[in-house]
Amino acid sequence: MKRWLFSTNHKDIGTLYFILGMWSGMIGLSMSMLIRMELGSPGSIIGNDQIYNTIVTAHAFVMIFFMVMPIMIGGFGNWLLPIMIGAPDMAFPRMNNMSFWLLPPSLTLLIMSSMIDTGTGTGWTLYPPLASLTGHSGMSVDLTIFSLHMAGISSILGAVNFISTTINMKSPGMSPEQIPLFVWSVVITAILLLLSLPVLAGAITMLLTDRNMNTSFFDPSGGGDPILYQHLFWFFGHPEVYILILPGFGMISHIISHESGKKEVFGNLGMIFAMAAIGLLGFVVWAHHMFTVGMDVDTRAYFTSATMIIAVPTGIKVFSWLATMYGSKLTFSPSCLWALGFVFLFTLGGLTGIVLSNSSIDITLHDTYYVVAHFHYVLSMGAVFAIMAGFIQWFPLFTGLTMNPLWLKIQFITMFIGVNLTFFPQHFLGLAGMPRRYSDYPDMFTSWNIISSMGALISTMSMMMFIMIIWESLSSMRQTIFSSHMTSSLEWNHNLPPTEHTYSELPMLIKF
Ligand code: HAS
Ligand code: CU
Repeated sequence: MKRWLFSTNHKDIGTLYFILGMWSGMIGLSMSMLIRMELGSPGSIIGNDQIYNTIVTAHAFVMIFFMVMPIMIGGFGNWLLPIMIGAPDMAFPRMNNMSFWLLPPSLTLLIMSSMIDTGTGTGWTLYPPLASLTGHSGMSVDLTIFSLHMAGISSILGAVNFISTTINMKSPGMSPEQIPLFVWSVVITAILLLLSLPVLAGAITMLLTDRNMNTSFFDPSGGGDPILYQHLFWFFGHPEVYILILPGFGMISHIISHESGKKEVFGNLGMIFAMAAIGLLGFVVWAHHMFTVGMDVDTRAYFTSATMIIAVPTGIKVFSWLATMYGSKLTFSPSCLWALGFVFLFTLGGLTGIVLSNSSIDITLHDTYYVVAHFHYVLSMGAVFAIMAGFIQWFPLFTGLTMNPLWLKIQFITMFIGVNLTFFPQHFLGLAGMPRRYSDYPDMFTSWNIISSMGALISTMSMMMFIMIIWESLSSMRQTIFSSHMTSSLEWNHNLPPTEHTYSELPMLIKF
């Protein structure tokens, strides 16, 4: 057991990331249920708005930094990237272990920050002056900042590792176009991390010195400017949302081409360029999160146009996935269902993003539930659906075991109903003017909020069912027979002898 925890093997580390991600997912899910419970009826249940805001903040941090990123980049990245490029392991195996072990203490600091003093009720953006001493005088925000520092270091080390591994350790003779799309997606994600995280680190360090060392970077009374913080945060924050989805794009490409019985996705080179374009453009659109701060009209016109251009490469991806499926007989296997759900619902979320990118429209929609609906469509149904699709697709590779396909299909259907019931009504609430980050609302918003809370309950039960499906698989030890199914979606490697990368040692570990 000890050897496995300190393992330098990419598969063991990938498994550790999966376990941490699932754990965090359950924490984040519990917090979301508290939020939906509070909002399930008008009036107050929690009875303290600071606590409500702290739960919202912790929910976002846990889901972004401790669920989606560890599972997608840490879990799938570690497991699949070396295999897909034919490398024996990551370039820096011991640094890889350290990347992982920075996360548990970081998560601990974050959870502690919401249990001492006032808790961090700032939202995940940590805007001053609310996040300054004026707004949060205790040490909660300081702990949150330290937590982010640590998670940031973990991600930067991971990014260096993925980039070095891919450049230096891919099979000799593997041309850029032969590098599988998932590997491309992780490398592009790693570049985004490397360029954007230091800016976040700078911003929160400046916030920390404003709070503790009498600087006034963000304090007008000392010559500073709170808007500076927003620019720094969103220069990180917007690339971050593409960090959360790009590895999902990569996985979906593999799954769709595999489930369509095609060797490759339609327009492989187009897919590579589309992901690179999304990554690049992601750095020049940040102020679409700040349309209400009082920008001049030219700046608003620029950020609106630049943002809308991202729909072009994203559209290339969506239409290429559809073209890959065109004319094929789909299997409608569980991973196929999640991939189809991804394409449909991610596109819906993308379209509401285009609506929000219009600066004049965003003036009214900013900080309403319309924004909440937008980002949950691209995250809860984009990123999470991609994770589910990938996990089910490669579960036999990770464990050597199989899950019950009928149960998986039932679970997909309940989750599909649950998330749509939760988040579709939030469009209506937003358009009607219900603001985000408040624990209460006028009676006219009651009906849609009740429906939303019922949807969240259905999603929670669906996730419980998924955990039960995993448990059933692990405890029954129903071994998969080795088939091309397991490796054919690893594209490059399926010509290699099957022994090397086929079975995981996880079943042994569980037996032990
Ligand atoms: Fe977003 C806010 C705009 C993609 C996540 N986004 C957020 C927040 C999060 C988030 C977490 O411009 C809230 C942050 C906070 O706490 O305040 N977003 C966009 C646009 C895209 C987009 C234009 N977002 C994402 C992805 C995310 C994510 C991906 C995570 C996974 N987002 C915004 C804006 C805000 C925002 C505003 C600020 C709102 C506010 O007031 O706070 C694009 O990348 C989406 C491209 C995808 C598509 C779908 C497929 C494309 C096809 C091609 C044809 C479509 C066309 C469009 C030509 C567009 C099929 C036609 C238009 C029609 C309406 C029909
Ligand atoms: Cu953005």
